[in-house]
Amino acid sequence: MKIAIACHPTFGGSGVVASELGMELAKRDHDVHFVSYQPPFRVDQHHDRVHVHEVEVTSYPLFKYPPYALALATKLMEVVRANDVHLLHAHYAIPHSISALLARQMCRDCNLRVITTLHGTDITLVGADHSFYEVTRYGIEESDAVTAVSDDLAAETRREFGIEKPIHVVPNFIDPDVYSPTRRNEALRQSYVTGDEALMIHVSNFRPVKRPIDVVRIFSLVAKDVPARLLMVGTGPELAAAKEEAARLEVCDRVIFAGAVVGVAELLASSDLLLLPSDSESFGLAALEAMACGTPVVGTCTGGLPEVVEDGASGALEPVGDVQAMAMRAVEILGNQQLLRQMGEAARQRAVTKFPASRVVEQYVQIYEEVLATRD
Ligand code: GMT
Repeated sequence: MKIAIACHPTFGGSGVVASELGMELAKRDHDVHFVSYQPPFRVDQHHDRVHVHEVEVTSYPLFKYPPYALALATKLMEVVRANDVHLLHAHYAIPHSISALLARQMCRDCNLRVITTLHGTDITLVGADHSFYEVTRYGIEESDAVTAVSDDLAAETRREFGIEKPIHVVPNFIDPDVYSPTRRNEALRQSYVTGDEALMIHVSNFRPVKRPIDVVRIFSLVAKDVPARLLMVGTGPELAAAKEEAARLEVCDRVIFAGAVVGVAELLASSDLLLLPSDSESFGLAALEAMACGTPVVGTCTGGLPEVVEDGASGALEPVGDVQAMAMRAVEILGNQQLLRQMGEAARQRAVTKFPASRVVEQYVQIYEEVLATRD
């Protein structure tokens, strides 16, 4: 197959999933063309079947907001024509599904098919906003197939947008060899902790929806009972506020702000517990990556997260904002080495049996084949 993938290239779950999917497809001998305004950060451009096409947006004094969606549609159309692509896979509804639909319309003779994958905030925050609601709905209705990353997100999409067409649930996935407990690195761990201290970790794009301030609050409560350090990985709009909270709670000396890190498997495998107290989380890729590394998760029972983390088995889930409850659960787990080990093993087991790339990529391939079979 020849597939063009439109995605956000920066740090964030939808771009990661799109990149990993494209590379997995290339390994299976499909030709994959990534189309975005810069190379997606996890894409390995050295693979023969992986191609990256950058969208250039001309700015003009008349444009207060340069129309990226139109430039993307034009680039998609060029890529389709030059490479005999039959399938456009849009990750994140806005603007990608709209640009893909426009490209399909602009080159009718190519008989293109469009698949849209919904990732979360494209439905729960961006799409739900009045300014994007109707166009998001249009993107979903007009796509040849739609996937969502969890049952919860599929249900939310049907409810919020009154969608009746089928939405395929295709979860996020991991490569069990890359995200593995074998990536634990004692020297790396010892560069953050001293002696028997526990290492807690948070990985995100520090958007308000991730509640990084709650992460610091949970940690400061845990640290009263368990000697521990917190590793904050990533960057984003709430980074400064999270640092201020660490200062206010006088835990600065035990919180490490590592900034953006490209490969997080070693850090996850070298940590004891991931904190993910998000406001909403359609799936929680960071949780899955931690689990695959044998690191249990303490987070919120929100969105699709309970489909990933089994409360009491591979981690602990509590209501959004209940930092006390999440801290208590974290203390329980970290304070009991046997429980910590059991949960880590259960987490790894769940990740590799339910969410391995081998299984999930096949689900996408099957949808591609079904959709392509409808071409005249
Ligand atoms: O994290 C976001 O704010 C948006 C989005 C993204 O593009 O990074 O993340 C979403 O997609 C991920 C991949 O499918 C999911 O694992 C995340 O749960 C989801 N984030 C939210 O729903 C907040």
